[in-house]
Amino acid sequence: MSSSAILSNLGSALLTGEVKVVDITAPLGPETPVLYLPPQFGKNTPQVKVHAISKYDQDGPFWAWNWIELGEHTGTHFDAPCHWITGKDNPNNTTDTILPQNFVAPVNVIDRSKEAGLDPDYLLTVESIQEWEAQHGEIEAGSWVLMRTDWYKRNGSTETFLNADDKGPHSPGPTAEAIKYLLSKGIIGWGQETIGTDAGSAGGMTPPFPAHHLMHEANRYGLASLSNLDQLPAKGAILIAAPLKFVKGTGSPVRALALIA
Ligand code: 23J
Ligand code: MN
Repeated sequence: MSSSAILSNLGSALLTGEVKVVDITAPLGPETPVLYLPPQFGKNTPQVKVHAISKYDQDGPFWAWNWIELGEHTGTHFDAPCHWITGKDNPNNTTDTILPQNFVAPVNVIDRSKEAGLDPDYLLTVESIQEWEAQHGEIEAGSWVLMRTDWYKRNGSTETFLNADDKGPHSPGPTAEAIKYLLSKGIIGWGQETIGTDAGSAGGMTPPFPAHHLMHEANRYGLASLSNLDQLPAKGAILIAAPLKFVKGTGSPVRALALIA
């Protein structure tokens, strides 16, 4: 098939609804939960603030517009390799220099909703990825891997989303070995539905925050606070997630979309 036929078929399928666009983004606003790191880790990121410039009034008679206070790592967002010390010297490691081909790619969705529902500290292992591959096919180089946990259903309240007690936050994520295995497959990104790309317990792992440490060291990307992954097939969808072109940005809120058929 010629490349023009591929796109004209896609265009037709979008128009007929045979290909659907699924929004896998959480709402972004003052209520959006933000990460809380304990004091020994330093400073925290602020919540979103929306300031009105005008609202069809004396400050702008025919128009409404706002300006926004916003952390780079807020809501459904993209982690660039320069976000982590292990990725700080990589080429094209900032939101404005990452090659755009990385923002549109096939996506594998590993469903661990049952496991994470039973155990909020659930960690994805190499064995369970290999089981998934035996069932759905190998994870191919250049693709994204997302873990479905249905954790997005807790997004909306900081308390249920971070799920912290006196021992710290409890939310699912990958083991270091799982990330190493996925990198050996050549994936370009790892994403999940929790506040960050790592488990709540990841600060105590080796290395600390292994998804951040290892993915960004390999000059690969992360997606956090994804929603609606229960609407995606295990294989066959196309992920579209592009960070704003912040100059030297370490990350950015995104409108993450999936094409499904
Ligand atoms: C900074 C420190 C630890 C973490 C994070 C940021 C994130 O999750 C993030 O949004 O990148 S775990
Ligand atoms: Mn982040």
